[in-house]
Amino acid sequence: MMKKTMTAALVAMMWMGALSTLAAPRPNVVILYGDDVGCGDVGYGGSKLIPTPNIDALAKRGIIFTDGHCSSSVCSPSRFAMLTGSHPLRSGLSVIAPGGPLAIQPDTFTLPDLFKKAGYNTAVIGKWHLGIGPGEGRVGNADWNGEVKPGPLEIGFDYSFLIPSTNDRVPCVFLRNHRVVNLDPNDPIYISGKPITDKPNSTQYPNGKANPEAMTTMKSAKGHNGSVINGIGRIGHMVGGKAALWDDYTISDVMVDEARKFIAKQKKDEPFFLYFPSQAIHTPRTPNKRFQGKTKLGPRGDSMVEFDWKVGEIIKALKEKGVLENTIVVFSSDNGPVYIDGYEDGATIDRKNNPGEEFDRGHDGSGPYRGGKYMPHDGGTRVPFVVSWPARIKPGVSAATVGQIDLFVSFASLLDMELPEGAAKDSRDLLPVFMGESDQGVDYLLQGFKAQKALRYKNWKYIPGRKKTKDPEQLYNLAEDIGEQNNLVESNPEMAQQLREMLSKILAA
Ligand code: NG6
Ligand code: CA
Repeated sequence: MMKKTMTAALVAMMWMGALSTLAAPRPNVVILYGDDVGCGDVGYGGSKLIPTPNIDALAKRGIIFTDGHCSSSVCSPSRFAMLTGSHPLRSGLSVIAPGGPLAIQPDTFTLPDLFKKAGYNTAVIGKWHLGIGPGEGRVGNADWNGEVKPGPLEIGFDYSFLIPSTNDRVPCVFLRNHRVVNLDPNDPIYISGKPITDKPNSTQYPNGKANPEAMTTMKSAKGHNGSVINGIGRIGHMVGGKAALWDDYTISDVMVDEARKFIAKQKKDEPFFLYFPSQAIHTPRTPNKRFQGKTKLGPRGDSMVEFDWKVGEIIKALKEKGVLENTIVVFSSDNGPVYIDGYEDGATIDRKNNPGEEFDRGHDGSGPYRGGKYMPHDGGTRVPFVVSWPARIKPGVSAATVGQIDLFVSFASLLDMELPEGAAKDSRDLLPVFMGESDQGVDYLLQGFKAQKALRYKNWKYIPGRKKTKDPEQLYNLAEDIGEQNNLVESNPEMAQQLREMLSKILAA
């Protein structure tokens, strides 16, 4: 009896110690990041039409955060927030154009810098979309035929294997560290926002606008009519690099293979940080034929099944390496769901024209929350959010409000690392919450990108009015109105005023 009590006390002491200073060995950290995956797209979130057994198993082993958020309802700003701990609303960052320069200044102290400083091997394998190359503005000056930099290696990653932008954007090639993979020097790559007419010696691709018939794989619904590569119109124009082109239907396989190799070669006594942002289920949705027809929802549903497979493969690789127990796996997404997004692939809802419509063929990607990608409502940022660490975290469900932006300082706290002054300005220490030891999340979350702002304060949602889109000022009480149907701006002017002021104050700080 005595012995038992002492052991329990010892365990408790060790546990408390772990929260401030970590006893060796330090856990590996893997961030599995979906693209455009909403709360209702995962089985554990209620998806009936898309099976996600691997994600559900991961969720069962960890803590499911039901009020977990990315920082913006679009991609680049959310990634920026997670990797820098600073909110993109401060710089006005929006979706980065193809060829846009690196959005994170190399002197920024980043999340991979934090891990690297703590002795971790750091890698990013997947979709980047944080810009690459020098310069400012929409289009940068990366040399796609030489050393493509600055990029992830300049902001703290030891290794990178990337889709440089997004799968709907040029260049449609993989980048390993500073080099385009399989580039034939006799077929140099150039990219631009406009058609490229002065590089006749590089492979030419059809221009989607002039040759819509070239889009044989998938038709553009809107905007994706630059260069047509693999029968798919892309955003932006590209010449050259024929031998280096990716095959859209095997991108997930390539990424899984890369991640497996990275995990397999890690030394047992050196921890690693792997950031694995999946291109799936972003458009163009091109699930491999192994996954085609797995759902009744066409490419979007099937891509989600493929993404679930990817999650399963990474977990399997960790298990095979014998490190799953001591690996923290964070599972989340960069923004809420979208159906029609630039291509005609069978999805039925274009939210711009059907703002109130949530269902695509019986499936609601955002679950009970309103809206999704591009939108200031909770469905834009409230995304699947799981933290698992089999060796330490007791599985469960938490309703605490947490943001991906808060991972930065929470990991610093876990690793007992001090941050340089000014680093990760908007990130807060939620380590006890992520470890399942507390349900005291944050009071507020800043949400948005560029001109679109929103604020969550406890159970309140505040959205300033926006002239450009003619959206009115909005206030919702999520405690009684989870679907944001009753705008309380007029009936509760005090709360509206309080949150209006709070938002300005946070942004001015
Ligand atoms: C939009 C694109 C959309 C997608 C999005 C970025 C059009 C009409 N729409 O501008 O298809 O590429 O940008 O998505 O071109 S994200 O997930 O990377 O933010
Ligand atoms: Ca996205």
